[in-house]
Amino acid sequence: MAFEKLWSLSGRRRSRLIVAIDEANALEDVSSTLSKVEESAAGVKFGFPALLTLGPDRMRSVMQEWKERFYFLADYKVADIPHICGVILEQLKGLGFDGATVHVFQRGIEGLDVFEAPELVAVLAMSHRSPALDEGFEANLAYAKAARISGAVVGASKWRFIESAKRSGLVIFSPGVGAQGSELGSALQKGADFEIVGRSIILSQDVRSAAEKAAEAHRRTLNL
Ligand code: O7E
Repeated sequence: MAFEKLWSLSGRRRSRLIVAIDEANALEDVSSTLSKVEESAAGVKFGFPALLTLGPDRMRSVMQEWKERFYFLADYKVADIPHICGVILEQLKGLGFDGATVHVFQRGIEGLDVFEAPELVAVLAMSHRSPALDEGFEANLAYAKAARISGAVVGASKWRFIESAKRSGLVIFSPGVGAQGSELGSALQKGADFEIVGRSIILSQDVRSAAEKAAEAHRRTLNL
């Protein structure tokens, strides 16, 4: 089953929360940050800020230490020629990531020749104003399905796209909740499976209770 580890952690915590850790302070003491969201989040998303702050060696050891407790999603929105996409995805898997975001508009993902890659999550519609991606949404969705990708990123405010990706059977990851304006639980209500939340938790005075509040909103929304 796709995203089995994520679903299992999500069930255990009764939460559909993935925390994006992008802020310098939270990354400098990343173990403390992880321990504050441990009870509430099923996953953690690391992008360039984490890689450039921690470096690959520290990132690997952090994920090794916490691998039983979080699903780790790599967010590098990989979009290169198929060979280089494959090289990058193998390296991300080697660092300990369970899943990874990729773009699909460039095509070629169906031809990846990789030994071991993280589970792929296609960026289909972003949370900000992104007309070029939005215009290609249905074609990119059909392509992602044909390329046997199981996950999709769809911005939390783009309800029509959430509903469409849901009908296609993809597991949907929705960012844009909190700091970018969408309400906690609003994307879940439209059919998203997970909400990705960064600043409204990570920059809070009390990270632990902000994360718990998000998980509580998810429990209420979906009756978890
Ligand atoms: O706005 P915040 O602080 O809640 O953070 C949102 C995070 O989701 C941040 O790390 C950003 O890189 C990511 N994100 C979006 O905000 N919008 C998108 O359209 C796509 C992503 C993203 O790819 O997340 C990966 C699943």
